[in-house]
Amino acid sequence: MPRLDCQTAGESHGPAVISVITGLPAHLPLDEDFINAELARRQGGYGRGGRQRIEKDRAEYLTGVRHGRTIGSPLTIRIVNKDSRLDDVQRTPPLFRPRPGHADLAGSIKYLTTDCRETLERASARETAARTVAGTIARCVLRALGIEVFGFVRSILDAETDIEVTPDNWRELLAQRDASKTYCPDQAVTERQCQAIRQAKADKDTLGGMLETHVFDLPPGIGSCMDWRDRLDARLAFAVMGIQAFKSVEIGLGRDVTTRPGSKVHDPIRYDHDLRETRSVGFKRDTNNAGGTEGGMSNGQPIVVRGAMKPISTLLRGLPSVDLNTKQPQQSQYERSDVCAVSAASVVMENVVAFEIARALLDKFPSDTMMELKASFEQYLQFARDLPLDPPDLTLA
Ligand code: EPS
Repeated sequence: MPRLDCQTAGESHGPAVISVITGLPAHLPLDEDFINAELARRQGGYGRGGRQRIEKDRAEYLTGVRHGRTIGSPLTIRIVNKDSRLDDVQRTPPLFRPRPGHADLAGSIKYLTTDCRETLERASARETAARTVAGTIARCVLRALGIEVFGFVRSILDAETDIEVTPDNWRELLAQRDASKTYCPDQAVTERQCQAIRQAKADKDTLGGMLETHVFDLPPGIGSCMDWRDRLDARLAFAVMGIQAFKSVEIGLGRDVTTRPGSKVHDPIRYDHDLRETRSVGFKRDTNNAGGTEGGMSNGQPIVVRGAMKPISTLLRGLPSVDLNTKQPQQSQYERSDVCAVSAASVVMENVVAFEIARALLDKFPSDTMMELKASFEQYLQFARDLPLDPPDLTLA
């Protein structure tokens, strides 16, 4: 049985972007409205460029689905690029003046060409449509197990919200996020973010920001302390850092762990029998500085991941660069682009986090079908609630 995995393919102005997902259990109903709504949300957000007025991203299933459900075979999804013109030299000319911050220079040297287009088309964040769609499929798995994921924009430039996200208020915050042009669940901060984006556009500049994703109702023990490659925190960091333009990833307190003593970092443990039926199987923390992971495993508290996205590297005013053919100084080349894609990136991040969580769950509960996955998930929770198992040496049986 293959591990849950995803390969993407496609260039920004090629015919399509593709996602091939392997290792999905059979009989998973695909919530097409949800999947396409997430694709539409990824196209949105204040500060996007002209491209998103051309595209209308929708998931088309080429393999792996029958009657709207998975059948256990590889799932291939195509998202058509309406702005497909890769071989049209008039409309998609070579690019010889690399943009600092983009893949242009390193990619051109790596592939031994002076035409940056050879690599920029694949490096483009258009590819994130394919990872978003894979994440939405993973979320169909998570939802079947009662696990929810919520992502939003924490800050753009210095316009930062200090809202606190909890298991009790996140649905209300989700409604506020969906009413926000920047996907920030704070109206006053949204306005400041929009103003910052308008100013950046007037300055022919670009902006980055901080994104945050929370995962609710994940039981303890997902991930592993036995092999570093299976640590849940490491895998989340790998997946989030793998999104175009991300420069740092944090879990829980993140870098702030360095500014406090241990007594102010580690979350004290309590047990409350009334919480026995919840996903924390009765264990309670009044703080969540760990961001829901300890020892590379989930600990039953919400998973909290933050990712920092740098400003888009295509600036209307250009930046000092060099012509790769003449080696003479030149301003970097301008291509149609976004002023700020932080809101879109929050959708990508939310969905790549979901994919990693689903992958870690299927590592613990490998299953050919959703029925078997649900049964082993519930059985595990029951064992965990019943600890110590009776008779105590049952674990040795
Ligand atoms: C991108 C440049 C822009 C973005 C694109 C990423 O595309 P274009 O050059 O066609 O205007 O809009 O993002 C998307 C197309 C997308 O769907 O997210 C880049 O250079 O990375």
